[in-house]
Amino acid sequence: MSLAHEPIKSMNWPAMTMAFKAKDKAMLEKVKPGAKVDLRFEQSGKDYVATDIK
Ligand SMILES: [Cu+2]
Repeated sequence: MSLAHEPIKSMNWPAMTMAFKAKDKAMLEKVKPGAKVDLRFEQSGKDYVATDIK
């Protein structure tokens, strides 16, 4: 999934659009394209894996 996020200080990231993987594909079915979401994620090797999306 591709997601535009605001700056994240703890990661030293500026605002950007980037790819996240989903821990559980069922999470994505609830999210509409263009929706604003609260995302929790963890780093897994080179990937960022969404663990919770609201
Ligand atoms: Cu980013």
